[in-house]
Amino acid sequence: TQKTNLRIALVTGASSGFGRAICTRLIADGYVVIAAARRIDRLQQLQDELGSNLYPLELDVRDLDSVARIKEIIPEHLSDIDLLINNAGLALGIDPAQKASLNDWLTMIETNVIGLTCMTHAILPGMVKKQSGHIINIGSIAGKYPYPGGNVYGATKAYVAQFSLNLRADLAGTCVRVSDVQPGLCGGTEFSAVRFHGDSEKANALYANVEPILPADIAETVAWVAALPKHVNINTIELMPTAQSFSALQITRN
Ligand code: NDP
Ligand code: 8X3
Repeated sequence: TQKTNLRIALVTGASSGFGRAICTRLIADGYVVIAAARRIDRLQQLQDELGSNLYPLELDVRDLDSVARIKEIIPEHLSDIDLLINNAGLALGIDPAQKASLNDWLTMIETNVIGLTCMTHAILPGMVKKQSGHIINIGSIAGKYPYPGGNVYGATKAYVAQFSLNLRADLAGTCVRVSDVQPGLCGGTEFSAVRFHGDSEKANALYANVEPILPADIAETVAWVAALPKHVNINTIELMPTAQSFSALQITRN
């Protein structure tokens, strides 16, 4: 196949949840997808399901040497990335800041902030060089609306929001697009099991009697953002389940 005919996407966090659904959708849309995550066995299963247009890539986005060398690690014919989906990320813990684990905080920063930043640093120059490309970051409503226990997780997603907008400022005139997709409560992923350190009762309770957004909804959104004509850039898109909305600010009374 001629390299110029391929549309190549790189999706981080492809072994589960949104990432997996995004890979499935992008393959259906005709992309060749490099699916990256730590759990390579999951990615190989995904390749069994989706076929040879999916290339499994074992990658920890916190491994900054590997991330910096990503273009060398990816097979040469796939190294010209058109679409980067920075999706790998996690929340750890819901305790108030004064009770939170410092390790949890650092892992979130290393993954959601540093990993995403270094992936962007590695891939962006190639896009600018060819005057074409799109980076879609998976942010969160937690980056905009504070909530108890959101402390560092929300702050990492606020970083994603501002980094995305600042990239757009720097990329003026390059034709490279940047978008931040900010979902609210989503079910059908491992997000809450990870957040609650495997406490599935707590994780399931969050989704009790509510219809959350599902990974396919996020995949649909990402596919739409990517498929818009090249003269259209979605800067930020925020989506929530209809069943989720806003509460009043809290007041501590004497
Ligand atoms: P999942 O836990 O189902 O998926 C997270 C993915 O990230 C997994 O594939 C995991 O793969 C990967 N990942 C985690 N750490 C690393 C790492 N160090 N290096 C590479 N990959 C990593 O959660 P979701 O699909 O729900 O979450 C995806 C993104 O969406 C995250 O950024 C999350 O913050 C965001 N989000 C989620 C919402 C929700 O309610 N579910 C709402 C808003 C945003 P592996 O463990 O194999 O490495
Ligand atoms: C995930 C959404 O509200 O659980 O980013 O933080 S929330």
